[in-house]
Amino acid sequence: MRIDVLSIFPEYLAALDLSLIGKARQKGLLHIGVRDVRDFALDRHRTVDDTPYGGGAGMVMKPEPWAQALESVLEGAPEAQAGEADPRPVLIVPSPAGRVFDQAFAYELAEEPHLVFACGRYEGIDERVLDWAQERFRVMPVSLGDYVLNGGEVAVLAMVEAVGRLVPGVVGNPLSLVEESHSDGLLEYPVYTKPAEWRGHAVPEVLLSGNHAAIAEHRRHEQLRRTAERRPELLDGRSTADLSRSDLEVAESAGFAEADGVLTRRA
Ligand code: 6GU
Repeated sequence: MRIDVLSIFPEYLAALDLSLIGKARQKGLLHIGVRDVRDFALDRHRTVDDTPYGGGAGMVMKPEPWAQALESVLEGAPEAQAGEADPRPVLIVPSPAGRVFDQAFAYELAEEPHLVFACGRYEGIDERVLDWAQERFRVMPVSLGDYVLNGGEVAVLAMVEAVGRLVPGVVGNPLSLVEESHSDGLLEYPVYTKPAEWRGHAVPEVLLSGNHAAIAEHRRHEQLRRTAERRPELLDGRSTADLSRSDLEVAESAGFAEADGVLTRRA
């Protein structure tokens, strides 16, 4: 997978040299290029922002440096494969005004051959850049959640890590992708290591039993309990088709009821 990141703070993206993503780059599984949008400024002061039309606080990123930076990314882009549905690369624009990023979207993006991230700063990028870019990219404004960051760089670190780890070969043991939070719509079960008794806190007895069926059931119940308590909206309306009798009992004791084959939060 090829990933290009455009930013006026390219140093922020240095973290992509580290850990699993850094190793995946060394192995050639991920090709990540970072470009400084300021290199595409038109004046000797390398200006990338200006005051907003219509007034208001803060500054807006000028369109022309962005267009030239995006064009520079396309110059090196591989030719579209024959039969590929839409040859335009995906252009992710991090913004608190975008659609919310989640694990299902991460899986979709992991199938793409080329992702481009355009990190805005200040009050954002002149909207016409997004209109102009539609012809060349599949433009997607994306938010991490309902809070405000100063710029897209930290959001891009999160998204590249979430997507990159789903690219085959990046995570050594693919089974670890199957068991984690959100892969089955539930939060992850709690984990423990040695010692079995620590500062007066014991590990749940069943985990020491060697009874694999009982352990799997215990973990599933913990997932349901946790999800009901911390993220009840994830369970509300969920089908009960894949829940066992004892799973249902756990959900019921955590405040849910079964009606017409779905879980519903009790008032
Ligand atoms: Cl993706 N960008 C910015 N600037 N702020 C955010 C965000 C993204 N997601 C949540 N807040």
